Amino acid sequence: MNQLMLDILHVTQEAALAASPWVGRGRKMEADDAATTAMRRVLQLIPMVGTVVIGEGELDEAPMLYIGEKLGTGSGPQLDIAVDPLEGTNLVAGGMDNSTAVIALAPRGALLHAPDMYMEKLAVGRTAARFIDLEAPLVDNVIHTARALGKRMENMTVMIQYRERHQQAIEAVRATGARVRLFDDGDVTCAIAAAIESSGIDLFYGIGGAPEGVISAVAIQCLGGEMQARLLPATTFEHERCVGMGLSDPNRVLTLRDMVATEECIFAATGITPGLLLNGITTESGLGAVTHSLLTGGQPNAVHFIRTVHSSREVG
Ligand code: VTB
Ligand code: MG
Ligand code: MG
Repeated sequence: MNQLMLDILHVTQEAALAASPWVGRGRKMEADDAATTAMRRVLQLIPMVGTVVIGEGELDEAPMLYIGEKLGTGSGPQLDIAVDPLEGTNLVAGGMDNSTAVIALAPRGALLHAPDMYMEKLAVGRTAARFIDLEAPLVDNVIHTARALGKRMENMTVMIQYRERHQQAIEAVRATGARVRLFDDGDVTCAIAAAIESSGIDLFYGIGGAPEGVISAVAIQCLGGEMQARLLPATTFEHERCVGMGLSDPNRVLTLRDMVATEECIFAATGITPGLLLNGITTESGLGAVTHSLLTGGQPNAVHFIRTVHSSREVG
């Protein structure tokens, strides 16, 4: 593992530890601020010339980690940074499962600068990587994934966010015999889960945030899975933003390569509340706070599940 990977691990750990005192307190803004401030503080210490390409919003709406913000010590590699310091603000506020702090890094210019709009996403792991196609009906994707995995339909599990907009998709998947596992928030974790066999998730589908989509794509690239996506500009303004980014046809299906044009990317996530892939933050008496993180990418590529005891550190 190289130094930069350890550095980004530290970034998500600090963001998660900072958000932790806000778990279950109904105050999502405060939780988000705490995670964002901590993440930015640690990012500033990394020897790099970093630019936020996926962040907390444009400069006028986000005081920190805004798109275009320069981060790092100012010397070192030129990197694109995609962050979601608190992925699942409602989850933290409500004391619910699956909130994380996440970050993805890639060489300058390698990440799609997805604007804040909806994106349709489909993700699978390595074995089914060549068998998904967002242009085809969802049901066909479930069938082809099952075939690639050598599974019977009733043993398939598809993860979909619990939203009205997904009602038809949920019913269509259930009609194939597959199970649908619903989740409230945090589609980064759920998309990544499809690329990790031990999660029990065979396929991920849904319409969620485009920024979260690009962050998920980096993780899935590192994990060797596949993801396809389609931006869903809802207004003329959103459509023009896509065209301005160089996407002459904003509704075109994006491959993993369109979102992450490199294999040299790295990704880290640290759990805040307990979740599908990562445990939440706990305190071990006499030892300190304990975090659980997923760190992946780098050369040679590897997937690390890291449990860290932050000695003498209490969390609220
Ligand atoms: C999506 C999803 C995120 O919020 O952006 C979602 O990508 C918002 O969806 O992971 P709604 O507009 O339906 O509420 C998350 O779940 C959390 O940021
Ligand atoms: Mg967030
Ligand atoms: Mg989010």
